[in-house]
Amino acid sequence: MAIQRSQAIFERAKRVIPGGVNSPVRACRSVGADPLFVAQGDGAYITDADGNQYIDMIGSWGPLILGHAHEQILDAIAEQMAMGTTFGAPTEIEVRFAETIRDAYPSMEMVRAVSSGTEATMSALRLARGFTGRDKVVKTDGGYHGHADCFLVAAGSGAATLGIPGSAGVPEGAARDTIVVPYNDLAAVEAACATKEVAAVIIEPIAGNMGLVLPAAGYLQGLRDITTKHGTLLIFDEVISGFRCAFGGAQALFGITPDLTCLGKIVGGGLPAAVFGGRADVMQKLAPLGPVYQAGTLSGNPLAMAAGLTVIDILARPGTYERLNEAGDRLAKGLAAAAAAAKIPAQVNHLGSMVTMFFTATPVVDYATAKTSDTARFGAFFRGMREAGVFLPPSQYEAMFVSLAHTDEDLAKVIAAAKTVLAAI
Ligand code: KE4
Repeated sequence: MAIQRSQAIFERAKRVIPGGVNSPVRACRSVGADPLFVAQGDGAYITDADGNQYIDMIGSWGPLILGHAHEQILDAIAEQMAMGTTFGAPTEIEVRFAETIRDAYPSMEMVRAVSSGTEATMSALRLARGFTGRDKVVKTDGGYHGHADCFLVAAGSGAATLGIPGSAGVPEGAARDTIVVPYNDLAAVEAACATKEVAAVIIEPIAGNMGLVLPAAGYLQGLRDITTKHGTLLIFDEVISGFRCAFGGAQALFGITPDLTCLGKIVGGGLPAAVFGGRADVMQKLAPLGPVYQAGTLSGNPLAMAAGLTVIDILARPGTYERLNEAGDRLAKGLAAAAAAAKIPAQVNHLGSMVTMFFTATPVVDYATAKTSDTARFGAFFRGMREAGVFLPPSQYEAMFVSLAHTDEDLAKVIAAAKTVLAAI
């Protein structure tokens, strides 16, 4: 594919933006490629600066469950925009958004909107610390909860992809209270929480940042039991899984009631918005009611509220998740068959419309097993697929996302491309 224009923009970008990107994973460094600069998105497709078209399997890392430039979302934003874009004062649409989230996630008795997943998890943890009077937090190895200092300890996603076990700039004091445990290991969580010093366990109930890793049977219930026993709050980081794997997220799918939940990505409909919420007695500790401070200039931004409400309304329609899950299932089976045909060891983890193909013969159940993957082979797969017109997440430690805009034909093309590329690598 001709990519001269992308290359020229990339040279400019590198002179003014670190790595030429506004978020590290976009730099494609772990897959041995240069980033392509996107000019347009339309449904399941994106077009780069050189006019090359790709089937998009990233979906902006999760938000675009309806595909790019969805007409009803654009209309809702345009309608709201005509009345102004931000006021720094409360609006009725923020209340409607909050009520809609609470109705879809009954554990979220009260909610507060923010502008990113990082803000949601950072705020939820501060609230948990303020509510319990405890300092420590438990996270899983390979779990990624945004880039707040205390979470950049054995983080997943970009940190895992870039091989940064923690991060420079995180003071020892900020990391000191973070306890890292393996995913799917209840004994480690019990040992940590038995100290009665842990404010919260934060978990991706369906892990997406070490690649897709599913909770073992009983794991989430185990976390609920352990945290309840020791007075620790259970925070479900559903920034990816919220409205993704089921309308009510992982907590509905697995029947677990967390104390606090963080949502992001899909709830903003492609605009910057996220939300945290949970038990009313905990949420009422937040300023202006209580002593835990949290704030944001653009929190509850009306444009993002309009976009988010439109997406949630469409997702609520009957048959949505059956369709998404069937498509994800077909993709997963097709990729597994393509790897088998090429005699390449691979594990395809899949749930609903999330799929990760790990290049390893070892079943992937946590970060340690995810790291047995052959990332060089993943890089070759990424580059071959992009050349074939399929835009995969540029990291072994991320997930592909199927949207409602992907047709059966689109997915057949992805599988056919995978067959050809895997045979060649
Ligand atoms: P943001 O601050 O990036 O909106 O959200 C942070 C976050 C929190 N929790 C989970 C479970 C997340 O997955 C994320 C962000 N995800 C990554 C990729 N999986 C965002 C992509 C990027 O960093 O560019």
